[in-house]
Amino acid sequence: MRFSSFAAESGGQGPEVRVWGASDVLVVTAPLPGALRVRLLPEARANTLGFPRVGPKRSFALRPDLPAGAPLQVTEAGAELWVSAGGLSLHLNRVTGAWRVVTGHGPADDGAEGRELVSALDWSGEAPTQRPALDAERFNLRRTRLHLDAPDGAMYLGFGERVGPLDKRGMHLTFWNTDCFPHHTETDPLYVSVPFTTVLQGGRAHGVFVDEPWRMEVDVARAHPTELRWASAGPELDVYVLAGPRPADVLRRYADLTGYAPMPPLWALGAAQSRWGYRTADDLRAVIQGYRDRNLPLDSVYVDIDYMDAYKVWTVSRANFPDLRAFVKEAGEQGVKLVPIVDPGVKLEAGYDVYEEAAKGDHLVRTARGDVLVGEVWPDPAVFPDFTRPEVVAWWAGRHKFFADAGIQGQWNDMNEPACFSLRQPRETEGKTLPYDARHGTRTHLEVHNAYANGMSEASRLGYAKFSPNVRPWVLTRAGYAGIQRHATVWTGDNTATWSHLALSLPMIQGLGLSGIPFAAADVGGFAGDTTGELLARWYQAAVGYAFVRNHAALGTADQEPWRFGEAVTDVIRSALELRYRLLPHLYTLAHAATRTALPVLRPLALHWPADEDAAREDTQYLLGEGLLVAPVLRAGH
Ligand code: NBV
Repeated sequence: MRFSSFAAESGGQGPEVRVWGASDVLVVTAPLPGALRVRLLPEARANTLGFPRVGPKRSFALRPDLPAGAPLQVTEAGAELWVSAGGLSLHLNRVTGAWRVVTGHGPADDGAEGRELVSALDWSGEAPTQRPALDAERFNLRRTRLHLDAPDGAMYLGFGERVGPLDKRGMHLTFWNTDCFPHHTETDPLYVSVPFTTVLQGGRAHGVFVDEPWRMEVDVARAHPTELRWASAGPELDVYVLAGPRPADVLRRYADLTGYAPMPPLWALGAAQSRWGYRTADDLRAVIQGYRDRNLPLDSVYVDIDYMDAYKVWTVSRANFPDLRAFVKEAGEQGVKLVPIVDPGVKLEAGYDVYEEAAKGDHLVRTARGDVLVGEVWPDPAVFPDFTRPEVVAWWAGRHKFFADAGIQGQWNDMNEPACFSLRQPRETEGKTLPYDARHGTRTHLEVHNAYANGMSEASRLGYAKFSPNVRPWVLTRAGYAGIQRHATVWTGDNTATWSHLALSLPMIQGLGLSGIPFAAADVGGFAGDTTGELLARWYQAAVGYAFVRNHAALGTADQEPWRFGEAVTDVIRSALELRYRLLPHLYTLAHAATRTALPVLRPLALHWPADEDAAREDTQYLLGEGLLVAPVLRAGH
């Protein structure tokens, strides 16, 4: 028998049922009605005797104020074990280890059972003693596995930021936040990792969330046509099964676990202009004037890395911005907010206060050997604050006083996968980031890489809450892990000025919305490459219902402010923006609804029409609320 023993106990997170055998441990809790948590620890007991001790686990995803779970009911019948709470039941076969989660309160007297949501065919892992030493080349990236049944016809939505259609069935996805410049219509992974999917089958929905920041892969019925296979580099899989029956119920339960997004300020929903290449206060004055001269609405300007002194975070170039506070005030008087970029890499420079504080406070990521890890980003050499530790988050939050005092209310956190162009102590890395074996306190980068951006954006939110308690801050992030919605909104990174990327923006934003991130958008006009007047105009039209509308472009590309392509194009863009502003009361209401229900601003049809398969697969159109359908032109010459 794989599982000889079980016990109902009171664990760190409330009542729990623990089941174990010679090597494997499974722990069930009921964190919320309609949500069962199943922690799978294969090989946890290898080389240990007696009662298994499974410690509480720190989660980057769960909201910090999650109440203790509900009591569980246990029914034993031979090799069968039922564990029930909150309208869901786990049914375990103690001989094979197979388990499933069904709706209802366990084995019914008449034999009738609830609906099966999840069926685990197999789960396994490798014993820790067989693990190689901390060596990047020999890391086992698929140490723990779980194979779930993926019945024919079931659709798999969400999984964070992804390219491809809304239904991820047939795809193999990696969870490893990656700076990809630019991404393509087939690139995986991208910047945001959310191991959460809403499964749609016959119009009914349920959710599966695997709360592991470790590098993971999920094979969505690709390697095996009817299996959803999870593989983690970590020692366990922490699985939440969420009941529906509507997709909206699944999203709400996911947000009950991981938190709701805070209400954005109204100005952030208005037109925004950005570009990598605006260098000075005068550049921004000219942009604001350009909008006002042409009677185009504008509520914010974003400023990229050139405002800093030698790319040193929390500094401003005196030459480019002689008086930041005065400029913020001046722009504010014209109804325009300034949103500066912030990168996590800190320049290693003796005497630079941010570096000195970080070094003295032991706030930096280290190498496997224990030295401070040194890399190259915009600052070179650069070191990296370890945002996975609460004391470092608190320190970085304190740094926001600089912006808050200048009257800044919005911030753009970039490069927080974290991106690193090269390393001083070369190691093998996956993408341009830190090595697997870099150290975050007692943890390795392999474990916490995906959660790095959460701490950085949490610090921003904490910072503005502390120093500007009366404003609603706007925090934008490029990277994130599950739960990022509590701290920041997301933009989809470095897209290109092509028609395919205009079309791709819709399933990407919809997928983020289905991953619990209700405020997401793509760069309007496209970031890399030169846009055209027609593409820019169509992009503004398609973006009428993006959660926010920011025109942004890369250094060296053609100018793409709305007036750069002649009057006819400017007029079309003005009309699109005016439509956006007429819709603002509705959009603001949707934003508020998002903070209470987790329903995104820009909604896939699947959310409201799950039983209509064509609607559920539709990703060239979207809903704004339940009653307004947006069907933009996504192709040239149409
Ligand atoms: O800071 C420059 C860019 C920024 O404009 C863009 O939006 C980010 O996604 N940043 C990436 C770094 C440039 C990488 C090529």
